[in-house]
Amino acid sequence: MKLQKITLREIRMPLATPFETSFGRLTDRRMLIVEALADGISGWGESVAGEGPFYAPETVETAWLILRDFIWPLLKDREFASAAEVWEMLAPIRGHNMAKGAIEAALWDAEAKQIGVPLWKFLGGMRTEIPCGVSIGIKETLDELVGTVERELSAGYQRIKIKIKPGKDIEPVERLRQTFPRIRLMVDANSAYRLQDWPHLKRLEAYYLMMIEQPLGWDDLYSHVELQRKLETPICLDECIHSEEHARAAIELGACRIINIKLGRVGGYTPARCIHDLCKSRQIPVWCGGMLESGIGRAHNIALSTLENFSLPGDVTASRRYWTEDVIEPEVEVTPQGTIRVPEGPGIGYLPRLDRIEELTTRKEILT
Ligand code: OSB
Ligand code: MG
Repeated sequence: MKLQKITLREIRMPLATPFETSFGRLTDRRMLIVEALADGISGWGESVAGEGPFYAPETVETAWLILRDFIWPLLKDREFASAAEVWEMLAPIRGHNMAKGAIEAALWDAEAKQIGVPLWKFLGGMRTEIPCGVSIGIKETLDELVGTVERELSAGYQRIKIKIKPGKDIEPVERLRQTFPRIRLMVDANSAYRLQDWPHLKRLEAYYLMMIEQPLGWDDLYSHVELQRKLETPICLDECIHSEEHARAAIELGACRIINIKLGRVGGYTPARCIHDLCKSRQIPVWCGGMLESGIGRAHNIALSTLENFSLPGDVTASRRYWTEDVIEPEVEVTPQGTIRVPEGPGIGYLPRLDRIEELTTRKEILT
């Protein structure tokens, strides 16, 4: 394969409803879309970096800079056999996984399209339908939260995750458990607590949660080890797992019993598959996280979720939960059983709508 051209676009999309986490409230999403032309075929990827460095250190700006000034010069004019080699080619650049993940995924899409197979099959996926859960932001009132959960359950979603933060944790969970005694329920704190808060977190154990996602520091494995020792409920790590090495350390130390894999956070399909395989060999279930992606990133999350050990419902949901109009055709839909049927077309299996993407583009740079 040879990469001939990269087109960087920043698009802006208003969220259908604002999304609040322990690190902030979001009404519009800015995302960096990467179109990679390799051997005459376009592959598409999305950087999941946010507007600010609040979930992870990267931002839209840093991802743009790294792609233009460091990744492009590294990949330009290089011959490589497969997208599977791109991760290793990018090894001289430390960190910046969201920038790497965007181009790496785009090249996987391009290669699958070249061969004429769906990306998920090319990756070795085995699921034709993936189970879906939803991630629900922090709400103003408990009634609003209950109403939202009710709606998502009747749409078919198999698992409910709510965002929590200090002061908005025990009460919402208690209320949801009272109202929906049998649902699969979990919480995500996005690093809002400290280890000394453990007696407070322990109170959540009365509500039979599937897991508590990323309660402590975004890069603090050791405190999670101590917390997991004090809790029966499995800890799931998100922010802490940037690499296969971190995943191994987390598992061996006992920092978690479940791992959330995000393509952008780990740098693309090659590292994501390594983490997936490692977790499988250690009987650690994984699920696919989301980052409020446009249809492009969403399509990649679907492909990733077809791998065998993605046995728990992920945060991959219908386009309409976030966007009044998505950038792909068809949009991602969820069945009444709360699943997504994996597409059969080549590559990501959804067509990027160039007209819509151009309309939403606020900045564009072509690298040749
Ligand atoms: O922690 O999983 C997270 C959104 C933005 C940043 C971090 C997270 C999230 C979500 C939303 O939970 C998942 C989705 O895309 O539906
Ligand atoms: Mg999370």
